[in-house]
Amino acid sequence: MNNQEISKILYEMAALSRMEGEDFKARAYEKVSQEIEGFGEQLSDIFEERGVAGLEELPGVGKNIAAHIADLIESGTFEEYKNLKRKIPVDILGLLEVEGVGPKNVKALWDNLRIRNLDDLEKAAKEKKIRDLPNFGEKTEEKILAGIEFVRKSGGRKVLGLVLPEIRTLEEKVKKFSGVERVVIAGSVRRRKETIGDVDILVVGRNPKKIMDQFVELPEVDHVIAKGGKKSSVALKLGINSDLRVFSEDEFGAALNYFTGSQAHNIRLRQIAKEKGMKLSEYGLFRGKKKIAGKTEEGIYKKLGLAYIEPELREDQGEIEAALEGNLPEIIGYGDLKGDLQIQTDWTDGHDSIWDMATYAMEKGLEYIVITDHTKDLAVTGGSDEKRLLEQMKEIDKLNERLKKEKKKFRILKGAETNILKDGSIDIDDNVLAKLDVVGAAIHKNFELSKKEQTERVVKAMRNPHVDIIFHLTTRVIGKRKGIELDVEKIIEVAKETGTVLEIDAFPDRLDIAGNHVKSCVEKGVRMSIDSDAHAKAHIDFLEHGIAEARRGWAQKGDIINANSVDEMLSMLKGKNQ
Ligand code: DGT
Ligand code: CA
Ligand code: CA
Ligand code: ZN
Repeated sequence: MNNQEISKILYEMAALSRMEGEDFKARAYEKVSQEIEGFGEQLSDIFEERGVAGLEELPGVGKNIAAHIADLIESGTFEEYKNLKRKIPVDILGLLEVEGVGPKNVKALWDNLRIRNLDDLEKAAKEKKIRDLPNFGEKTEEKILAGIEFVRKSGGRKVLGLVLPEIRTLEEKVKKFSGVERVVIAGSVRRRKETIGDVDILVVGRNPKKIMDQFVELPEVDHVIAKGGKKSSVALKLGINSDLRVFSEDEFGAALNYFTGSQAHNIRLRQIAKEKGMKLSEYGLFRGKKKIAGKTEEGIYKKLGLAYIEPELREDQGEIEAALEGNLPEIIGYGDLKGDLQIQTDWTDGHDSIWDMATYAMEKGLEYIVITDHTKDLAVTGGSDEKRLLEQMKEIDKLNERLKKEKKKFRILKGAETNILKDGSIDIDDNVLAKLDVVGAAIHKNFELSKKEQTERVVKAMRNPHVDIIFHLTTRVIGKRKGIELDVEKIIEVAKETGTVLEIDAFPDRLDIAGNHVKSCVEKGVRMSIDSDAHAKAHIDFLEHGIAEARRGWAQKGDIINANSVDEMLSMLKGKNQ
């Protein structure tokens, strides 16, 4: 069992405990589940090397949970979990995916209507049986139906950022196959879409048959769907399919171009080829019988009279026109960030200390981070009040002294992830906000307000002269929560007027603001930041997903404040820094 699978079962335990009214226990399981998800080392390795004692050293893991994890690693289940599942045989994770359904609702639905899964829930809602349950009502019933539709639409796809490590491992393994010369993962993975339907592997190599043999035998493969001479399809244990195709070197550029897509982009390219009296296929660009390009993608774009187009832009959303006119922007690169402006630590719900987060960021080549622990209105995270924020600022001063002494050119900045209250005010006093280097503000509650109310709420927060950045503006969670109703164009206008920065939160299932909104910001000249929203060291690696989202929105380095040195970045904030 890998960490993700263990984390999922513990999360399920948390939900089941909540159904049973055991909130304290639930909280313990939730915490451990979260820790494990972001943990760098595989728990099964720790267990193999050091046994249960090794597991007990993990943060938040006591004797009980350690024993459960050991059972999970050894047998895939544990006694308490089995008993609970027997007592309450519902697909709780499936039901919880529906917006507006929490563990307590699941309990009521099970107790009163014997609802076990999404299908049962949909049927009951359509038969109008849910509205009569205590604490539900007609509105909730409608919301549940809309929620089910949303889950079904996003079903079957995976959030790319959450499975990319596994995909990269797969890629490395294919690279090592005997006979393989080159490997690229194409399709939506290469275009860095937020979610992916499958994994399209393209290979250059000798002896395709032997390559296929090795592919279908991989331990990552659950079962084989089709095995052929040039293409094979398998279902991965990851829960999605993968196609592997073998090409020769001289057609690889054309194949890569075709299988990278998007389909809409491909169709436009083919049209352009046709207009020029050429023909484009996955085997090459042809004039009559003569092949005039195909070895490289660059060669194909060039022969079509286009500048090279980065994969993240290939959606037929204006990139073809821009490439024809030579107006494509030079989008921000994956190595261009110098800092990270949203970092949580063990002062609130983060896993690591300020020092450890800073050290890791430094190792990753960053020059600064902003510590932005939660503030008091988000009580579940142990959010800081004014007094504790002031204490943390002193601690940060000390750590910066230590960095100086050790001759490290790295800065830790003082910040906070404050809460935008229902009325748009901020949960921390202005005089303390004024002392912070960077103030982030975010919505964590009152998701249900109307579009007008939400927009006014955020606008009010942006008009606060201390609020530098709005974190994860829409609060969406991909595949789980649609996000609040909001007039984003209005928000962007006010951001421009007030000089407020909008964040691209890089956490894999947030990516908020999304590419289309990034593009509006670019067009209106509103600056953005790209932040990991890290709650553990390893999460700082998530920055790349935020960069992908920024690229999808055509953002250049100049649009992103933390692509600058610390002093330049600070000078781009509104208010006291200017
Ligand atoms: P996904 O897998 O749903 O996340 O999205 P893609 O874009 O990876 O789609 P997929 O795997 O069905 O196909 C990979 C690429 O192959 C796709 O982006 C474009 C190309 N392709 C597939 N089918 C067609 C087609 O019928 N026409 C054209 N023009 N291109 C296609
Ligand atoms: Ca695909
Ligand atoms: Ca495919
Ligand atoms: Zn947090």
